[in-house]
Amino acid sequence: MNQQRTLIIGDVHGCYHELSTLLFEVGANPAYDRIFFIGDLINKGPSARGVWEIFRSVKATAIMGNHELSMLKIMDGQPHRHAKYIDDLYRDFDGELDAFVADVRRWPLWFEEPGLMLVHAGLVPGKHPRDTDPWHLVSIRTWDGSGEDLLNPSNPRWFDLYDTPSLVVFGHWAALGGLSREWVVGLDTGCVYGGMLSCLVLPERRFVRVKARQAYCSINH
Ligand SMILES: [Mn+2]
Repeated sequence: MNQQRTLIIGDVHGCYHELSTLLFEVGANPAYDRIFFIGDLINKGPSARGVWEIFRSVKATAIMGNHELSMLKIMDGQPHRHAKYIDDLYRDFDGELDAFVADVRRWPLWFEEPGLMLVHAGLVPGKHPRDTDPWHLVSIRTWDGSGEDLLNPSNPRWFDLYDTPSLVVFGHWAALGGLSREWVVGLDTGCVYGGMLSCLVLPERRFVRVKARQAYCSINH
């Protein structure tokens, strides 16, 4: 194994069993592999703490998801509809939540190197992430031209407007069931909803997927 691999893992949402199986199937080895998580490690599934422990053990890097950004907002005392998840996070982390939150504060909103961009939800057409509202980066699905409504299905999907010959990998949109275009890869295959957990292996561009043990949550939750 001479060439270093890059492994990018889709939205885990607390599914630590499936994560552990996926890393085994891929043969992930932090001595040789660069391992990224595309965000949304927490909430909805069995144990975010379980995921965090595996995440640390493989020395991975995470991109900020909307669930992590919402958690930071709530921890900073701002109202958010995800407040319903906080009690479960305290219980799950059992005294370690502050350490986890401190870790999450250091997670980047995107990762970029020549030929590769990682972002949780997607890119605003024509804009670099540094010039984009963080909430757009973690929640965009469709683009209305202004950023007022990022979910309206009658607007074009952000990746239909993306025309740069450089690979973008994203998660967030489980209902897509994954996406594989020349320059855009969607990795959220809805594990927590009973779908699959996906990993993209670069440079060979191979997908490794593990089936969820069960549906832990409804997709409309
Ligand atoms: Mn998300």
